Amino acid sequence: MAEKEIVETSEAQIAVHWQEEAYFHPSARFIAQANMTDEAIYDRFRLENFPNCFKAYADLLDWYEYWHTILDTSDAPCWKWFVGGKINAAYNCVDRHLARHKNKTAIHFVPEPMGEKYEHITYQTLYVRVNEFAALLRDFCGLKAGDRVTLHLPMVAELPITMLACARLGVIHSQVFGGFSGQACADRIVDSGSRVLITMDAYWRGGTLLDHKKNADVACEVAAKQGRAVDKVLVWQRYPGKYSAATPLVPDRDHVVNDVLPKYYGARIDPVPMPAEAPLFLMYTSGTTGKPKGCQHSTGGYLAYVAATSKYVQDIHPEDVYWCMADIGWITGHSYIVYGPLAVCASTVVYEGVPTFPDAGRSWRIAQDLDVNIFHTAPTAIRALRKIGPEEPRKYNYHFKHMTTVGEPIEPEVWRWYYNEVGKGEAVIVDTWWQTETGGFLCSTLPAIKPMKPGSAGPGMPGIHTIIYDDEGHVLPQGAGKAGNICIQNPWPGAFQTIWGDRERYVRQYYERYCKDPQSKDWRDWPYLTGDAAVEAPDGYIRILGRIDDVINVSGHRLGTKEIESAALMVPEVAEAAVVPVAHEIKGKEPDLYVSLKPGFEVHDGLARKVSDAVCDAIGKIAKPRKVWIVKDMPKTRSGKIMRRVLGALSNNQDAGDVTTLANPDIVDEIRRMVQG
Ligand code: 6R9
Repeated sequence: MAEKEIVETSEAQIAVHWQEEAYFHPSARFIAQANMTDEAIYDRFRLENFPNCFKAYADLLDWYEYWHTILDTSDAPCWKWFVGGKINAAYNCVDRHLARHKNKTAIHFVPEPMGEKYEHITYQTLYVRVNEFAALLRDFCGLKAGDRVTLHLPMVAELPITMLACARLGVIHSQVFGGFSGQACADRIVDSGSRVLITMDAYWRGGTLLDHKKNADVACEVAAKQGRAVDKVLVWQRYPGKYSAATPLVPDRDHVVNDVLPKYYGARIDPVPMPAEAPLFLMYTSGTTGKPKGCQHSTGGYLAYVAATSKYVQDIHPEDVYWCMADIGWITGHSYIVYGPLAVCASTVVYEGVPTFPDAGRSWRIAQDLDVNIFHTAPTAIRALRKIGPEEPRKYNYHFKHMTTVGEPIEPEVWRWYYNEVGKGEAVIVDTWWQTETGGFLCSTLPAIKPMKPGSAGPGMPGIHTIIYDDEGHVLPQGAGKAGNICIQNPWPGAFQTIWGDRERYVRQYYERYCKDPQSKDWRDWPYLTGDAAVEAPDGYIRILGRIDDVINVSGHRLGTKEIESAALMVPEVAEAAVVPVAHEIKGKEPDLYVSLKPGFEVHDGLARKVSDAVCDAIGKIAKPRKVWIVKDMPKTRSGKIMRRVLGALSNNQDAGDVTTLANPDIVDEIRRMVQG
């Protein structure tokens, strides 16, 4: 696979560059207050004790009916956890906390405009708002357990409220990242079969109140063309009572939530007891084809896993103020802004805007204002904050006990700035490696038990047994010093259940490669392929090197190269398209897009722009190519395959290597002159 070679070339250099790092140890003060200090947890979660060890996680939740079978493997590799159990996620995240914590803040909402007041939503208020909105969803929209609803909401308190209202009814939510385009939203509406779309009129980002409602119009129009009629669009208002978008409402289809809601004031809806294995939500993510995959997550297993990891890895206590900077539109936000933290009764922060606007101090000011003591972000944000304001954290009076990094590998140098400046040398750091598919953390240190090592995620979580295979299927032992394909040997409760509507793709993509027997009902025969390359040090710490497939990680966001290429191919002039990752100092990677034209078409002014716009329309601005290179021809193998490895090397100012075996070696020089000058 050409794409794989790119990863290997660039990652090999990272491996050389990152020397083994010294350990950092948690302070006695942190250990004294930590939720998990018992080293024996690793013994209790040994493979011999699988799957019964996970009972402890299920017991962090309240069940209507307790389960009878911890793991049902009869439909391998679609695993069912806690079978026979009945549970409701909203009850566990809200109702059960009322007896002791109803006046505690559940959600702190931080608006972007400096002049606007923070909103502090108590568990009692959250309970009221979730109930009323659930009543609206049930009685006004006719939604019931098992129906799917697409959400296209920005980072506002109404997003978790909407998710929890769905969960209360057993309605499966599918939140589409707010920055995605209307077209991308349409694909997810169609695939999930949603007839209701929930959006917001507008939201703030970087000083502008963006018209978000216009995306709903595009989404409905595109979905209708694909045969999926959206009959209701619910529009929350960023400023209740005031419609803030320029795009008009569509009569009969669009309903302003704040106009309909008064009918349901005071309504109380009993949470619907759902089977543990009923889907709680879908989260679409990029894969190796142009079509995003709807990862289907369960109710009982997922919630147990995110509650336990929030408690033991995030070290959340009810008295903590916890801020995860991710967007709820990604899995990190679902698991570690909404479901995990609320299940363990945290105060969780939802903030609007970006960390670097209006100034470099914004994050630290929010931390100071709210007395945040647990902080969770991604390397791309750390790099950006470090660049624009290396001294900023010192100016603010806050103290973190705990910090997380997630989403992409963190360079040890950046890690140390995070530790020394952001954490002021007081906070532990956990580097959590996991995926949309996995629901929660796969590798990380338990912060009071294992020391930190910059650049390494750490060992497998309790009950997560990693194994690294080479391409031939041989196991690379601990300390082998070689990179391989990291897999998980056993199922775990947070794992997704399948790809929505495409079981075959689920099996093929995640299990086929190292499956020992496709007929087997034994989990031991089905290692889960993560799609990442990794090395395991002699101490069992895992260092993740990057993707082995056609996925580019831009600012910690997964983009499928095929999705970008398909969008470019929609432009009439374009014959071929190839996307390669280019290293970027803040974002980690950026996509470079190469296109060649159909016969009869010439390069013209504005063509590159047109191709770039097509990508933004299809996916969203986050997929915008760094550069669109219009080339006469693509470098190709004799069998006609585009050599992305060569293009990747050129884009990254590297030597393209031996190209003599190509069908058209001359084109490489021509492209090099164009790209490298
Ligand atoms: C949670 C999330 C998953 C991919 C994953 C890997 C990369 C995530 C990482 C990391 C190195 C970490 N990744 N965490 N790489 N260190 N701590 O990010 O999910 O958006 O599905 O991305 O991100 O390549 O396979 P998702």
